[in-house]
Amino acid sequence: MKTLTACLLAATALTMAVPALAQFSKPENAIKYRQSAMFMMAQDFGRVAGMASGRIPFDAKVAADSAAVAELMSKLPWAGFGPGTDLGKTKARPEIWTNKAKFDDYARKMQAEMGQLAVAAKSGNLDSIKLAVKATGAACESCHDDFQEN
Ligand code: ASC
Repeated sequence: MKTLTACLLAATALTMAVPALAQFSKPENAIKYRQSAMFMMAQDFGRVAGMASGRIPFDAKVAADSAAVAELMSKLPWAGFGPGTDLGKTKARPEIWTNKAKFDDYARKMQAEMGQLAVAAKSGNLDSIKLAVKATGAACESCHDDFQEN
């Protein structure tokens, strides 16, 4: 029982670690943080998408590892969109802050799809991976269409 409690506490601490750590000393750092997470997510998601399209030879282990990293990265950018981070070296549109509810919906949807992709990649089934890549890519794209400058 003690072990279970300890495990639950550790798991809770881990899920809380992301927002708790997400304090930025200046807006530029928040912008860099979210861009870095997006960049890494694109690298890892892109590798899996490349396998799904046949552009990259399918390697189940690499796909599963990459999808797991992409899923983790998908949780990180949002803390970097705080107040005052709308100006600077960014393609973020002002609507992110004026239509936050819609932005947050897209963010949640993308994270959910990325989670499904990680599950599919862990299963090693290429057909499931293909379907999940398609849904995840659509979630990335719809948010970029509305909230990212070209
Ligand atoms: C990527 C990437 C995106 C999305 C999007 C999917 O790899 O960098 O922004 O996928 O292109 O349609």
